[in-house]
Amino acid sequence: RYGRDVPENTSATHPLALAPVTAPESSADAFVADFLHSLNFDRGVALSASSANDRYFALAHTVRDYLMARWLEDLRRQKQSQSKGVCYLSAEYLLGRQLDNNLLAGGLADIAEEALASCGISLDDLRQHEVEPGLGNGGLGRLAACFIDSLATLGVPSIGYGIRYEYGIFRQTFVEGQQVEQPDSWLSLGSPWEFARPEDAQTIAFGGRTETYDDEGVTRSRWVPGWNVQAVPYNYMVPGFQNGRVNTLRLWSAVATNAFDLRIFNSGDYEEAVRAQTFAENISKVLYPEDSTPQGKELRLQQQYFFVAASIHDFLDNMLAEGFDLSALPDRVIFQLNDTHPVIAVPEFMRVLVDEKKMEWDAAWAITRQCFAYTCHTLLPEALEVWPVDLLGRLLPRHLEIIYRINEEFLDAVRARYGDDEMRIRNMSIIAEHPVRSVRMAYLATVAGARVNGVAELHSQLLRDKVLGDFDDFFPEKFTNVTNGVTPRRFLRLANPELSGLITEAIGDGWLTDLERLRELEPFAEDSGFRAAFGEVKAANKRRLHEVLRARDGFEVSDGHLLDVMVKRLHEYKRQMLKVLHVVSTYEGVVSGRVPAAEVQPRTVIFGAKAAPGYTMAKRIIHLINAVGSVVNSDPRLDGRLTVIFPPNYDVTLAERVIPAADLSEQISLAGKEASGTGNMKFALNGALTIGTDDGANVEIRELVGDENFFLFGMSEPEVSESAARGYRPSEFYQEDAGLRAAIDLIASGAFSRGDRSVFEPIVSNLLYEDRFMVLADYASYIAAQERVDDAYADQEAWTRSAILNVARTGFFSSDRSIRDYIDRIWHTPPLA
Ligand code: CBF
Repeated sequence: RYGRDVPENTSATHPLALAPVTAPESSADAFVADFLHSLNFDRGVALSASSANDRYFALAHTVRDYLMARWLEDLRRQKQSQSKGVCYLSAEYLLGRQLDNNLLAGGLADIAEEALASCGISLDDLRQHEVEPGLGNGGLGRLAACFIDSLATLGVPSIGYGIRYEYGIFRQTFVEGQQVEQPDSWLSLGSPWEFARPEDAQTIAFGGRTETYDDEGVTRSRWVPGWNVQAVPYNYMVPGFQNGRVNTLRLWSAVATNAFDLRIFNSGDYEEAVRAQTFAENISKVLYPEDSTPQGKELRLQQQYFFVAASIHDFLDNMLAEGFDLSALPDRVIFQLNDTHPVIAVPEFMRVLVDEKKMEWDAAWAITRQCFAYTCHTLLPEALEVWPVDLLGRLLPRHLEIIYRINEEFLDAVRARYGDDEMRIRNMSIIAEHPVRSVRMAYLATVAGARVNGVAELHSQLLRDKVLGDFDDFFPEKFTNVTNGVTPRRFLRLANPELSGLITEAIGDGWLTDLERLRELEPFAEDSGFRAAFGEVKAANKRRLHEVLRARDGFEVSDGHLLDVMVKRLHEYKRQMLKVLHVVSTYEGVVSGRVPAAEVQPRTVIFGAKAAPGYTMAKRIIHLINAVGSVVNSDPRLDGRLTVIFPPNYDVTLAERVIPAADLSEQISLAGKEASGTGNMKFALNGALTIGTDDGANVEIRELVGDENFFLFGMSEPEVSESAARGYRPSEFYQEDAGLRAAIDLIASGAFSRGDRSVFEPIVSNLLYEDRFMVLADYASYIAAQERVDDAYADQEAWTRSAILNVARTGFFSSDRSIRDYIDRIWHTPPLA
């Protein structure tokens, strides 16, 4: 019925085969017919016998069919035009649920709802059925997902490359308040959104040795690998927002080259017979559950090389026109390195050009330096990946040789500029000598990249001043900033339909693709009718969240509370501990009799956070939060005015419910530690006020929304540095601040651990004697800011006015704007007309 799109060189003659694919007719009746067709013919069931999963699959397939014509057309046009495009290389894509996003992008939501209703099916029930693909840890992976959405919405030719982890970010459960990780088998019922392309598999080699050989009088090097695996791609549609464009996300899955040794199997050694298969498939088995510190070693390097090598070969083999002149590659592609995880792509690209395509080294290096750009997402020194030379050389011997040569030539250039300044040379070398000889991947990316960017103004400045200071001196023209952004489609339109409706009623719907237009809302902050409607939306979002939390986790949330939310990965630098101290101080004030319960502003504090499984202190803090919650929530002296809720397994789906309901957004990292943050942007856009430090993108949020609509506290980054240089002694703050002392003493006393003082002792000792992220130094200022929050919340009209201004003034944080900045400052890839 849809016809077939046939490339120009087809030998088919049938008119149907030559007709382009067309989208199905856009009507509820046609949708019903397609949905039932898919149920019957793809799933093999009748409607009456179908399971929720059958219906969800049939719906997803129907939606896919509507997008298919556009996708095939975009694939064709991107290949035909050969215009410059982006290959976004990212080890993580934290996609969230796909159904709603694709319905919205395709403009199909109303039709689908009507069509399903006429079959007696609730669209909402099917929405709940979807298991989100959690193929990322946190901010970095979610950013990649926002970026591919914006790339498609802006019509930029691009492809996202990554890994199809069989198990995504672990599913968090709590047992007696402590985190227990369960595997995330998101694929157990299959995924209706993916298209396996085994015929496009790439062979990815590892190990072995290198050798030189004579190639018609030229001595060349080559790699003689020891083993290999197959990288099988799975394609996902990435539809632009109602613009008829569909880009591609291509995720690689590892499969053994020789899955099965029949001879060994027949001899009865079943385990040995499938050893190769198990070994190979491990590569894409599981997402490393860490966020800011490298933990996994060999397997993680295998994963990184596996996906970038497959992606580079895929691009060169399948995306370039026949006979493409490789010296023109810089006009055809930019590989964006999303943090250091894909940086091994640089030596791989060089290897392909020099060893396989037989290009001269200098020519290949000149091309490579224009084809890569690097985004750094951190400031924590321990998060800058390094690979021991031993390991890298064993797994990728030719790549190590290439890295050595890149380094040698780079250091020659450094010497030529600065003379024999040994200190500088050691500091800038891509190879670190201590504690073990290793490759500094951030340095390799900086040397190879055409541009290096940080992800918020402050972060980019600190990168230039501190983390990569010598490189900034050497290549000042490389450094730039692109402040992160979030997609307004998912995080405002879909997550907060009521607020979206209100905004659209007030200013039209242009904001969906031009978020700066939210500015037009500013005058509405002065309109009492609009404020009332805005307040009603917030209240409705809170009710909706309460229902979700009741159904999901059995929590009962009181009405009329200030909803104070801290959701993000658990890391000491993010300082969930500071929030805990605030809760404990409030509790202690009441139970000690100093503060009458009636004077406490009713608050519900919501935490959401996963800790990397090997990060002991983070897991202790999770335990403490749960322990404090269970004591505080059940103490009648609080009169129900303070509640702590910690729903397990915070994910994108829960974020979409929590963020629109929040009154207060906690962005309280130690200044100079959070590269950007993106949760901070989502909250502000949904009308939560931020309590935050001058860190990451908070700085830009505060500048935009105005000091009077933001609760600033804490040391600035220079003050943090000065304090550290002077020698920070946390115990002095403990001694000097009675409130802080009382809170810490209460935790130390065993009040939250049934009298057992040992349970949280490591947390207390850490705070008193180390406190790397200066929680105690910022405590007093934080408590004072929270008092300002309480006062402000008491005046609901003024609070709502500030909330509206937060929405109106944060249009800058659209990922569409981030992508435009990447295009202007880094990629130079115009949209495809
Ligand atoms: O840039 C996106 C995000 O990346 C991180 O999550 C990361 O993994 N390095 C940072 O911690 C965030 O600050 C940042 O927003």
